[in-house]
Amino acid sequence: DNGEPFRVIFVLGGPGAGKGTQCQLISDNLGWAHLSAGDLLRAERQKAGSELADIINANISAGKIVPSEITVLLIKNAMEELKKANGQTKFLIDGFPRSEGNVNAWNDVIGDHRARVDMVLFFECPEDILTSRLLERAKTSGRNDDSIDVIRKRFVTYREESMPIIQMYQGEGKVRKIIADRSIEEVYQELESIIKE
Ligand code: UP5
Ligand code: MG
Repeated sequence: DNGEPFRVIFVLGGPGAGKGTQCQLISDNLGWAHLSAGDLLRAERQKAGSELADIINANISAGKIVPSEITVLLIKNAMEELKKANGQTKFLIDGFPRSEGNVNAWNDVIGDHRARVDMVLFFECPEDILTSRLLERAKTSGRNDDSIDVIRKRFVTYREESMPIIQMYQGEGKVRKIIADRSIEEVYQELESIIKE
């Protein structure tokens, strides 16, 4: 181990809550690097000859959670590469951890000595709004999980596996809840003031 632990903010919330949109804005303006676990998994799925592509795709296209060791290693590699490339040490981790297995893998592979979790941002938004956002995005996203059947499965996974994780962090006093059912600009203004604190 070398030096200070990384600083991490986990960004959680339902499918389509605006995690990616807001993390991009924070990263552009406030110097935190944005790592979307879903984007890392989709990039790995695209790699020629990746042995993981089929496992990743089977889970994403069923709205299920990819085996935790895969995701956590992709996140760890991405953090280390950005550290090496430009000294980055502050990371917004978007869409992870979304299950108990994800939390355990994070603790085993990364842990407090490598990365300190400063806080957890929780984007709250009703499912009917999430559904209409995702169906609108489906027209251009090319994501094979932006269909109504898979969107419903993603909601079930979110309620059953991810909500308990948010509640766990709530119990630890780490959660800042964001009302995500507002304009992109309004949500960003609130996030900016939280992160600058
Ligand atoms: N939009 C955004 N903000 C808006 C606002 N305030 N008002 C109106 N519209 C707004 O936004 C979604 C859409 O809404 C966009 O069109 C946007 O313009 C608009 P976005 O910022 O993309 O929302 P986000 O929360 O990022 O939605 P996303 O669909 O990416 O969330 P998911 O959590 O479902 O997707 P993710 O990529 O994280 O994961 C996909 C799958 O990968 C999972 O289902 C799972 O199978 C797998 N996965 C794992 O297995 N493990 C992981 O750790 C992560 C992912
Ligand atoms: Mg996203």
